Amino acid sequence: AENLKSSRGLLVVFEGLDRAGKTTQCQLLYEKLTKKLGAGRVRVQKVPDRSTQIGHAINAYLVSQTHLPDQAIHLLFSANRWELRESILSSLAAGQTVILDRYVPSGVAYSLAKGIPDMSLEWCLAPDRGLPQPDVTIFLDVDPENVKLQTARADFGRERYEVSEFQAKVRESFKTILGDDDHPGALRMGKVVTIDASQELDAVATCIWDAIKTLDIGDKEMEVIQ
Ligand code: 2DT
Repeated sequence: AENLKSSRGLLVVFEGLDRAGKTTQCQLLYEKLTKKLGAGRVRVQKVPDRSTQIGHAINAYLVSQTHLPDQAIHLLFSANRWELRESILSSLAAGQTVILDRYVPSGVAYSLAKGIPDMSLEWCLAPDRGLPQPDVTIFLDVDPENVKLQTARADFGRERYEVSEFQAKVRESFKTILGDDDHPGALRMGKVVTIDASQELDAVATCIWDAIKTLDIGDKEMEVIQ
C-alpha cells in the first residue's frame, strides 16, 4: 500500500447502526495500519467523546438520566465534534491517521430519524458545516432486524435509540446522507464505501482493507464539510 504514505494522515470515518461492528472494525483497521505505518502513526477516536463536559451531558442523556429537547441534544453532539476538531487536525498534520468511530453522519442520521418537522436535513446539517471532511467513510450496513436477533442475548436496548423501529429509520437517514451507487449523498464525506456488515468479521475486515489500500489522497489538502 504505497499510496498510504502521504505526508498528512488519513481521516477515516466508520458509520453504521448500533451493533454494526464499528468498534471492532476500527480496532482491526487500527492494528493493520499500525503494522503497515508504524507505532504511533494511527489513532482511534470514539465519537461522541463521552470524557469531556459536553460528553458527560451527552452520556447522561443517552442513559436517560436527563431529559433534553431534541434540538439541544443535537447541538451538544455537534459541539462535541467541534471540541475534537483541533486535535484531529493536529494529528493529521503530524502525519497520524485518525480513525473516527462515528462522526457527522451519525449526528444527522439519528436526529433526522426522529422525524421532527422543525429539524430538517438542512437544520441538522448546519452546525457541522466547517468540520474536517473525511478522506473515506465506511458505512457498515446491517438490517436492524438481524441485529435484534443477534443481540437478543446482549445488552441491546439499554440506551436511548436502541429500538429496532427507530434503527430502521436511522438506516434510511444514513442512506440519504451517504448516498448509494445510484444516488449521491446529501453530504460530502470523501469516498463512501458501503459494506454488508452481516458478513463474517474477517470478510468485512477484508472489504475495509481493500477500500483503504486503494485510497490515494496524493497531496490533497484537507477540506471541510459544506
Ligand atoms: P455510541 O453508542 O456509538 O457511543 O453512540 N449519536 C451519535 C447521535 O444521536 N448523534 C451523534 O452525533 C452521534 C455521534 C448514536 C451513542 C448513540 O448516540 C447516537 C448512538
